[in-house]
Amino acid sequence: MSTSLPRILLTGFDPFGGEPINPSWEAVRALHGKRIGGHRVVARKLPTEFAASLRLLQAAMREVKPAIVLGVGQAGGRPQLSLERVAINLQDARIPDNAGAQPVDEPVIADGPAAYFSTLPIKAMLEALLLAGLPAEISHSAGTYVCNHIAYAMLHLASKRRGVRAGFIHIPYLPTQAARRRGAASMAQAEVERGLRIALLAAVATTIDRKLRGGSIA
Ligand code: PCA
Repeated sequence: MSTSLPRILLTGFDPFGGEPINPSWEAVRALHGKRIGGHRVVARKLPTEFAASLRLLQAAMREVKPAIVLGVGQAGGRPQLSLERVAINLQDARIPDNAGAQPVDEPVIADGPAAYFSTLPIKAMLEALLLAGLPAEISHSAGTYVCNHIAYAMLHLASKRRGVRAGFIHIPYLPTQAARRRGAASMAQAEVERGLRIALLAAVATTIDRKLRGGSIA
């Protein structure tokens, strides 16, 4: 692997909530080592555990020294690729994590700000995804579980490192997962991979985000 290219740290999660697979890790691992927009992708799997995921993320940030950090997680039931705009300083777990921890109303970082906005150009990424024929949306909540926790931690750690940009994308169920849930939306793994590649290309190419409508009323 070339050491001269700037790096993208791309993370996915292991299965949680009784599912046998987490497509976030399957899509992320497929991009490991790939060159995207003059950057080298380094993929890392995070456990769906509040404490351990944070430790692993900190170690990966120190080791990889990325220019861009993109976290990917599954939000089963969402119909589109969800570009998260905001991460909040809150853990409120509806189900226990994979280590059995179920924090309620705890901060991610004790003395951190209430929230961080994504520092990736989510509007440019959205536009690129839609132009490529992939369903995508801006999301204004990454939830209060491990994904929001890691999105917040990424933005917190990136804020302390000059020039490092960070963000998070939630992905739908795979077709095999949706097949067990009548009416649930899904996206094939190859399309998720294509979407991540396109989103990262747009992120690399865009330093000042575009002003495109992406809000929601509720
Ligand atoms: N999704 C969960 C945690 C791990 C994952 O892939 C979430 O949205 O918080």
